[in-house]
Amino acid sequence: MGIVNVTPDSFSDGGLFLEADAAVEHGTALAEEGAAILDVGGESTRPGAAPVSVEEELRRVLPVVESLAELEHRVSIDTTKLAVARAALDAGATIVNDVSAFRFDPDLAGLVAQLEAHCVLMHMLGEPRTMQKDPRYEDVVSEVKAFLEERLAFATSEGVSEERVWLDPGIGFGKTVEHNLELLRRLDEIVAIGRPVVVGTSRKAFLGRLAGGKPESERLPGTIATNVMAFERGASIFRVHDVGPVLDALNVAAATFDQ
Ligand code: HH2
Repeated sequence: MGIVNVTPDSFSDGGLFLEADAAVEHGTALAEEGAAILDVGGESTRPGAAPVSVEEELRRVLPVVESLAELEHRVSIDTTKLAVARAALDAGATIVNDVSAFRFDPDLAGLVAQLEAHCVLMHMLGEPRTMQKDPRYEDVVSEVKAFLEERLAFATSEGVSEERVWLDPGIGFGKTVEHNLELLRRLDEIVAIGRPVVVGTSRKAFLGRLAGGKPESERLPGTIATNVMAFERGASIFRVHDVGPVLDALNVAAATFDQ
């Protein structure tokens, strides 16, 4: 899953693809590198990011979704808003990637059910503005697992077919470095829920910290290491900025594991 951020303020590529043409070109390049899915987002979820209105989010993402879908790419829309998801699905997206797991807009579940879309339900502690303020868990893995099971049950109770739900532990969303590592270490427990697991470690802050304070532009090695690890523990969708290098690493890992 290649990341197409149409935002001025995303943590690693904010402002680079704010014009629709640049974002479409970027998405096309990621698909050529091997991305099976292009995840288009118009609102940054980094801690403290400014909220974006429905109108502004639509203005950013809709032309990009439309063009990428016209080019026959499989598009997911990274949003927590019903109106944005509806317009993106109408424009050709087939997956809703909701970092709030239908908590911010519960009606999103009914929309996904009605249009027979796929969805990604992700764990986050609270909301982006405050999630990194002293996050605490008794046992991060069992709490994230219980949350995802509950959101999966909610989605199916609203009519979403279980086969269309993917789950994501939400690396970096209300988690310390140690919480992120524990989730990756015990990812098999999340995989055991029985739905495909999405992981998003790409260029995230904990990778910089573990590498002695590296900026976003120097976090590809950590991104590769964590995606290979997650793959080994059963994850099946890898949300990344650097599609080509991560795919090479996953292909080598897959060939090795298959022996
Ligand atoms: N991470 C980000 C955004 N959306 N969606 C899923 N399912 N999983 C993730 O881990 C995830 C996500 C944050 O990364 P990015 O899009 O690069 O940054 P920003 O939110 O600042 O735009």
